[in-house]
Amino acid sequence: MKDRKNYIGGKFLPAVNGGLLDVVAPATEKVYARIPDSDDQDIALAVKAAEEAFPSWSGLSAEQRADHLRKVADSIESCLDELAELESIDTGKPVSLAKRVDIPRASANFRFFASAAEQFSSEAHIGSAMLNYTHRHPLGVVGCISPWNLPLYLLTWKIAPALAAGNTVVAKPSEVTPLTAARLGEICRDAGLPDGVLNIVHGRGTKAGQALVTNATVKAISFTGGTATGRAIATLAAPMFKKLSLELGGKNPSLVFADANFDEAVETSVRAAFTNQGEICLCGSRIFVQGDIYDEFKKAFVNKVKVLKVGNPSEKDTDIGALVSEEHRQKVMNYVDLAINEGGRILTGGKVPDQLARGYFYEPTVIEGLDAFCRTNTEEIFGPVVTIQPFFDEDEAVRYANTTEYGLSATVWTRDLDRAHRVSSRIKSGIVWINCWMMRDLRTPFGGVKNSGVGREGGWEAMRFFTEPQNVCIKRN
Ligand code: TXE
Repeated sequence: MKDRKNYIGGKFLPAVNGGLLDVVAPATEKVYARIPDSDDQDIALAVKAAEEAFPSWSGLSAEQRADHLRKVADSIESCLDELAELESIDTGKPVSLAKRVDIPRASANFRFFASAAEQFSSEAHIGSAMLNYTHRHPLGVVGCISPWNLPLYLLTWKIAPALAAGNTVVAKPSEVTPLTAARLGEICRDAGLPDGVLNIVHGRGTKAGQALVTNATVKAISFTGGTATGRAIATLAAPMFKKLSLELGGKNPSLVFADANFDEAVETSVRAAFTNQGEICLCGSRIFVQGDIYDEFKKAFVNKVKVLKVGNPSEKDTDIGALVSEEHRQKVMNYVDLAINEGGRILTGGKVPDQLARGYFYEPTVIEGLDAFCRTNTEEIFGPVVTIQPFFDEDEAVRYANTTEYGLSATVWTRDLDRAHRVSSRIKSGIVWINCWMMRDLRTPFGGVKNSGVGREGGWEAMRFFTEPQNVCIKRN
């Protein structure tokens, strides 16, 4: 078992306090790695390294920074198989999914923001008395904190724009799934990224994470994770006047109207509910189907869920792997109990698979008979559990869609273009997909409203977040 280290100033270092944390493989329940149990001392070292690297990194031309980012992207691509396997061991997700989605997206993040660095520009406001232009400066040292569900994908989604904009970074990956982040440190060093530009500190949220949030030199925090954690981070960071980007939970509705392309709606709704074991903030976990097609849809949906293969994440045909931890599976099981208490009927799933005694597996579960306002239908479960219920008309569908405190994404299934526009504008969420799910153009603003977060990632939004605008005003004669 190889102990992983922090990556600070181009060196691989243990925690100053010498502490280590066990990392458990969810599909086998075995401890397979240890990471530094870092604290404020390690964060201070990393921040110092980032501070020292900042003048030369921010002084490079955009093209030079872009070159560095492309080299990192190339290296990630060349390590596809290895990284996908590490991601699968760490999270329990099917290795095929990591190979198809997580790792390609990590390299795409670097490639995309390499181009963004080259193309980023700012405004000029030209008047008769004066000329104003906006100079966008990098912030300095920034902190990136990422969760366990899409470890490398989400970590690089933050690191890449931060570096592209000329900042240096201290990153704190999830302590539950640290392996690909640890490997990223090696990849960046081997790809020639200058020392101290990216620093990766492992450890617990309440120790290393909190030390990063409260470090006075760190100018901004970009965070993805649970809503309660986002609130705790905002409470600490706001009085320090740090810039904050918070991408939090979701409880996303899928609205299926009777005129939808039936087969596509069924197929994609299954994917939306159960991809990555339902552990994606964008998963469609509440399905509302127009009454006329409810029974037919329910039958087709449940039939497709019943044939999903739950099991060994390294087998090619596995659809659903293990949940990330015992604790998380318990949370999911508690919600299924709650659903039953709230009057729900399990149509399929609702238990640990009989054949999988080891590993944190759980059957894909479909529940009907709940009202739209109950706890099961309004709180984030973040697992392979979906509810399905009928609606009568458009007004009711929109009302149900908007019942939760979350507002990240929604999907609308209809062939009626007017309705698609009308309904999407009435849904309170940061993203609305029409007749699709999780199609992503990295230029679009990504993020949620209400308790799903503050700020937007993606494209220019990310480049703006990681820069400070300065207005320069010149008097004209
Ligand atoms: O995430 P946390 P958890 C949801 C999901 C899940 C719940 C909790 O419902 O059940 O959140 O998951 C770091 N200061 N999502 O507990 O705690 C932590 O170390 C600074 C949705 O695993 O939010 C990790 O790196 N940092 C979500 C990161 O924050 C702190 C994805 C996320 O951990 C910290 C994951 C603190 N005080 C869970 N406390 C999504 N939106 O995709 C923790 N951290």
